[in-house]
Amino acid sequence: MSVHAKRVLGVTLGVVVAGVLIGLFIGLYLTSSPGSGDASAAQTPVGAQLYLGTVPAAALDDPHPTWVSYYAVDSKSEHWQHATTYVLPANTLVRVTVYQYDGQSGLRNSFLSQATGTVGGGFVLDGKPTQAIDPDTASHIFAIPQIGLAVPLEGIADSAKNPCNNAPCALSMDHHTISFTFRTPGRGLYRWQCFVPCAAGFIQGFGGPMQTVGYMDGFIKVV
Ligand SMILES: [Cu+2]
Repeated sequence: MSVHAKRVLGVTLGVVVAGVLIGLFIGLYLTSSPGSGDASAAQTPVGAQLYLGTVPAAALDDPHPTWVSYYAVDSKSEHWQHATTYVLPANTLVRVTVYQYDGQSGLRNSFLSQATGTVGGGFVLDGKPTQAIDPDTASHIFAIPQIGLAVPLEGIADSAKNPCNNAPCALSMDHHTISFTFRTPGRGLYRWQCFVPCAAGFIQGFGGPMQTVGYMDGFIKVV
């Protein structure tokens, strides 16, 4: 084979190999996307999921079994953990889903009945894109004031037939499902809290569980 023929063969092979690699790059990498659990998550690729439950009263064996509270739960509302400090990765889109089993307390400051600081500006209430709720129907708020995040959680109606009294609560009981996505800030400890005067039996509804970390208050530990 002449030098010229070898060169032509070499260039041809090089072009073929490069073409195959580009094809693989497009076929395997550019057209694939991360797996996702549901349709709403598919629209926004999220890096972490956080499932929470809110109840009218903590578990019967809790130190304060009459106190309203948040819990950490799993995606099926089956495993309940009395925790209000949540560890999340920094600079990441986090999808939060709240199974809300508590009744309606109502907001004093109706400004908080609209969502702020979420990706897209709103949230999803029982599958429906929502921007704000009637302030009188609010049960709780999930807010991280330091990063301007606040999402109102709709309370179940007084006429609910199968309400949950104490944690843990099953999805077969009356509840609303609220979900939203937010971007975590850089590493650090961020306080979150509720702003609804939901502490029944306390002056102005703001004592007890509203002032005690572990019920209506907690921390987001961003790592
Ligand atoms: Cu609350």
